[in-house]
Amino acid sequence: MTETFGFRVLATDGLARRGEVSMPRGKIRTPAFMPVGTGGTVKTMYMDQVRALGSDIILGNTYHLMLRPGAERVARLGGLHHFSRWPHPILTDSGGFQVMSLAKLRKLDEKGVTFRSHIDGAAYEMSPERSIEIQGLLGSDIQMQLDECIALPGEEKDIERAMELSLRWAERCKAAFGDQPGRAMFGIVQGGDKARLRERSATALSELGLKGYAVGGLAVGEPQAVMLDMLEATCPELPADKPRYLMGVGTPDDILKSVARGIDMFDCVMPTRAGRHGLAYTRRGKVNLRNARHADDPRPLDEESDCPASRDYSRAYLHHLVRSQEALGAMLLTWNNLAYYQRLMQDIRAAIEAGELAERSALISEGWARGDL
Ligand code: PRF
Repeated sequence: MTETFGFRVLATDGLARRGEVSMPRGKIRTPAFMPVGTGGTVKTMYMDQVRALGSDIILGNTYHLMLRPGAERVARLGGLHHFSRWPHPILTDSGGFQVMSLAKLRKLDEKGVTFRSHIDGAAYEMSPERSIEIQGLLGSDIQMQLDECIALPGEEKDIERAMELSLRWAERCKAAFGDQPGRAMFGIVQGGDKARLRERSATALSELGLKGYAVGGLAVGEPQAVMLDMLEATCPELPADKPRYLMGVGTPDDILKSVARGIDMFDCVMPTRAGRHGLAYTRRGKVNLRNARHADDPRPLDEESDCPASRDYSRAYLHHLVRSQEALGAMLLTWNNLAYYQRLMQDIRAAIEAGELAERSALISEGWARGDL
């Protein structure tokens, strides 16, 4: 395995890229979907299952882990990989986005963010330097800069101020991260729904010569068409030989369309959260297992799937588990959903290799449009 962090593009199809990120803990086949393991667990799943579905990397959250159990404690216990029994690559988000959506009494200025924990009200400060320090204590392989994300619709002057602040924080994070050959620190493009601000952010970040670049500030309330326009304004300004990560996205349809615009990595709570709410992703669209129409249905979610959760359990049983709020219902549906997402990524990677992404994407979308079996 390589000692240094690297990225290679193996094939392209239009703007879509089939690539490979490599680092000491393993390789990431791209386009990649990273299951969300917020607090050191991909909720309801054993790490062995997450791995067996074809996940090369998972995501952890600085915000949640610094509050509980605490970054210094995780470090004393051997780091997040050892603590959670996931020995493969981990990417951690920097915390700013979660502070702004979850914490209480938050305040943001040039120095960083101050906030109170949503768990016990305790006061915290997080600077760009402290975010990188925490991500280092966790042992994260891909660390994210601290940034500020503005919800859309937003005022142009607020979006521009947050984007410029995020650029200054990117420089501070780069300095704090220093030289760690086996790990990476990614910058985050901001700029809301303004192509001019996206271009400014992407070009200025590129000049920092980082090992990868994320696109943040999207899927925060804008229509999908706006998100795709912003990707079209952003991706061409980013270096072609570095991975591009679209943060917090998205639906299977968002992923297909973003890959076609040059995105290599994704994370989203959708498959895991939906699984805990009785929703199943399938080749024929989303199925709500709470619905009474499943109560007497002996058929599985998808008899052609190679995932036991999708193939071996009847819809009637899944319906019963969901209605009874049984833990197994959330476990089976999360398993089904992550299996669906990772199969989709595998199909996308094969389609790019074959130079058939557009054709195969159209077939995949047709399956969703036809509706449930
Ligand atoms: N910044 C960070 N994390 C994020 C986002 C962002 O803009 C988003 C937006 N979709 C999700 N997660 N740091």
